Amino acid sequence: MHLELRTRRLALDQPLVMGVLNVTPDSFSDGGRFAATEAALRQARKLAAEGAGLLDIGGESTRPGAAPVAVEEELRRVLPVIEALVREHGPPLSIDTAKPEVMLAASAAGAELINDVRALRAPGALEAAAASGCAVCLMHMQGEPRTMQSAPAYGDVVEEVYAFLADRIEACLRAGIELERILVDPGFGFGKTLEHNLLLMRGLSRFTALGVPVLVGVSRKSMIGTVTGRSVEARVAGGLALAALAVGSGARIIRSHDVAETLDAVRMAAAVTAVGDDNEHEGVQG
Ligand code: HH2
Repeated sequence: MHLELRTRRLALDQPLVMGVLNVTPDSFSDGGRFAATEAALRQARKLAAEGAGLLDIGGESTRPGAAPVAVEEELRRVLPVIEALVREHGPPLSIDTAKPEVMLAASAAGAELINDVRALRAPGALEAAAASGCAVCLMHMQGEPRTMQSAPAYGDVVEEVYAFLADRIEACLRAGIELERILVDPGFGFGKTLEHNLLLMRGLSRFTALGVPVLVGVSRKSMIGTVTGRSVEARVAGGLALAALAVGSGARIIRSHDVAETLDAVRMAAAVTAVGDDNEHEGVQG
């Protein structure tokens, strides 16, 4: 299994960890911005050294209740980081955005993948993604970040998310984005209660029937906090358990803030998943 990025092919025979790089500076002064860019670059180098197979760069928080960011501001945050990282020839870069202008500018600067929590539903987003030549990650979200956690409701959460992702894959194909460039993500925590998130994890293998690689982002999320009672900084172990379960259910990319630890969990889960296949293969060969 593989994914066609903008300029290269990403092998997914072994599951990968996508490192999270948030560039959301608090200070709007030049000094603050320079510091934010430098801090993001330091973090990117750390995640790359830990073994990240992709780096996901985001200039707008999607947390519940987060304030929207203007196009110009988002570009000012992410472009210097993308430009600097492209020069360093590290892991392929993903741009976490829902805005067509940011998709186009980021891919022109060197991003290889567009990660959109709105699954290219903003006006012009499908066209921008197709024109960029990037791979795309289509994520499910019920509602809008500002209000999505107020009263999420589903009949059958797995089937509804599945139908949404199937529909968005169709929309991409119609827009000229090839199947080999598409990833899907059920969107843990995006318009979902704890029970919805747990049901999605339990039913995750269903999404492999969509015929494209599955990405999962659970790192440090509130579902871990609710079950374990841990604060955001103390949710790594809970996230590793979910990462291992996700890989066991067929996920090929795990989006995480804690790359070194997650890579170990992913590798162990992948080794367990693969051993049966190897035995069968050896058995056939005698
Ligand atoms: N989660 C977040 C952001 N982007 N993209 C995908 N494909 N899947 C996810 O689960 C996902 C995502 C939220 O996490 P984080 O980046 O830590 O927070 P914020 O958006 O506030 O920066």
